[in-house]
Parts: sequence; structure tokens; C-alpha cells
Amino acid sequence: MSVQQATARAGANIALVKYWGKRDQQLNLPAAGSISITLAGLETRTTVTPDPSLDADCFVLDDAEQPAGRVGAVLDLLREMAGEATSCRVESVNNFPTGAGLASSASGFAALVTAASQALGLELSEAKRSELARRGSGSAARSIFGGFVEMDAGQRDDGSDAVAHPLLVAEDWPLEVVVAVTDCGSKAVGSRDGMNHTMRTSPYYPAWVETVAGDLDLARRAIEARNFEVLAEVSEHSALKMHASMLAARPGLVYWNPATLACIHAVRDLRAAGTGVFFTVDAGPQVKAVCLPGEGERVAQALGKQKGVAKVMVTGLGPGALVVTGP
Ligand code: 2P0
Repeated sequence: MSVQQATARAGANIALVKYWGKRDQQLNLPAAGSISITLAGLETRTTVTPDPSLDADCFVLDDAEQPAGRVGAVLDLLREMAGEATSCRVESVNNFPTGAGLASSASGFAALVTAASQALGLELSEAKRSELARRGSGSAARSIFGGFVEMDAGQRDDGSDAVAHPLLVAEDWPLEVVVAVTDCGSKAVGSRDGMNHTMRTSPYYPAWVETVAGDLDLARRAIEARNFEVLAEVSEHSALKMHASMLAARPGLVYWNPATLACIHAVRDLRAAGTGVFFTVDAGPQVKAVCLPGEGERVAQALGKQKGVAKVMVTGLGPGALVVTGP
């Protein structure tokens, strides 16, 4: 089997119906499904170079060497499929802040699986790449696809049906997304730890899991019908309900800062005044405002004025993970 260097890019994604909780830790299977949008402007670019002179995998993220950890574990799965043993050098660059609630693990593992499968000579379906990306990070399964994407919780014990699929390509409903960055540092509690802590200690966690299916149905139908008002209502509900489950953990997880709340109110004021916009907030303090086409700049100006907002970024919906150079 010939192995060669390959590079892939993948966009970050933002969940509208959130993923928070697992049904299996080992295979990283989600307790419920989720629905997301893949972004155009926030991306990871990853180069995988199989190198027989290496004793172990080497992972460099934004010019800093990191423990290979989950990156090595995902490479092991791909090497096993390819019948290869060669260690790899993995160089990854994000064009947005890492570890601050902007889903860098999603674009990161989607780009890794896409580049590494090409480098190892594997021809994998998008569904298979989604399954492998999920092993690295649950949200990464969604970044294999562009536009509007649904992740299935699946039922099989082996996780082969816990994969994402596309709902609508970006061009079919080109919403805009404003990211209001309220803190540039890394968050105190990572998603995986926060999720597991919520599962173990929050009395609201069972209610959260039970109600996701209804939210998925509503969001899926709103996307099919391009019904922004319904999508706005269910997305804000999902985000706030997820945070309610975290707040009720022991001790409670508070990811927000005062600027997060200021942006939430600003988005609601804009919508009350007729602007097509809704908010969502992940496991971090940044606020993402999803807007009807043409509203992004106006929303960015309003959020940029909020006290504590360090910067705003405006982007749109983008494609799925792609090889950008290869053999
Ligand atoms: C989401 N988040 O649906 C939710 C909302 C954060 C809040 O998916 O443990 O890093 O690696 O599967 O994918 C972040 O969780 O968790 C996440 P793991 P992941 O976007």
C-alpha cells in the first residue's frame, strides 16, 4: 500500500439543536441526535504525512507540538483499515481561536479523517468518514458535510449508524452567522468533561435527553420549509435548555460572562424590532447569531457595541470536509 502526504480542510460547525451527553463513552456515541450548520470562514487545515522514520505519531497544532492523544487513536483506526503501521506527522492550523467554544475539535477531526484517509490510500464514504470523525469528537461527525446537517444518535451497539447526513446544502438557504467573541482565552471546563459532569450530577439531564427528538423534528421541518421563525424559536430553546442542564449540575457549570448575556438580549431586541436573527451559545462564552441573508453586517455592528465583546466575525455557511491537495 502506498502512503503519501495529503491535506484537507474542514469548516467548524454550530449546532442549532445541541449535542450534550453520550450513550457510550468508549465509542463516543451521542445520547441523542443534533442538527448543525457548517461554517465557511472558520476552518481547520490539516496535513498528514506518513513517515516511516517516526517512532510515534507527532501532532502539531498552530505551530505547537501537542500530545497525539485522540489524534493518534483516530489514526490507529484508519491504519487498521488500511493495513498500515506507519506513524504520521499531523500538522493542523485553525484560522480561529482554539478551545474557546468555537468547535475547533469538530473541524479538526473532520479534516484529520479526510486527510488521513487520503494519505493512507483509503476510499471511504462520507458516512464512514463521519463515523470515524465521531470517534475523535462527537461534533466532528457533522463537519464532514456542508450546509445544514443532522447527526443521528443511532441504535446499534457498534456505532455504525451514529453518523451525520446532510439536510440542505449551503446555497439552498444561505444564512449568515455572526460570532461575537467575548473571551479569547481557553475555557475552564472542556466540553467532554462538562458533558460527563452534567450527565452524572444534573437532575435536568434526563429531561434534556427526552426532549431532543421533538426539537429535532421541529428544526428539520423548519429547515425543509426555510421557516426562519420556527428555526429561531427551537434553536434558542435548545441552547437555553442545554445550559439549564449544565447550570443544574453539581457544582453548576456557568460558561457565560456578562457580555454573553448582553449579546443574548441584543439579539432578542433586534428580532423584536424586525431583524431576522437568533442566538445560540455552546460550551463557552461566545455568542453565535444566525441571521437571514443580508442581515449579518447589521447584527455584527450591534453586537460589536456590547460591553465586553472583544471582536465580531461574520461568515456564512460552507461546504463539507475536502481534500485540498493530494497524491
Ligand atoms: C454541539 N457541543 O452540539 C455541542 C453544544 C458543545 C455544546 O458538541 O466529547 O467536543 O468530543 O464528543 O464534540 C462539543 O462537544 O464532545 C459539542 P466530544 P464535542 O456542538
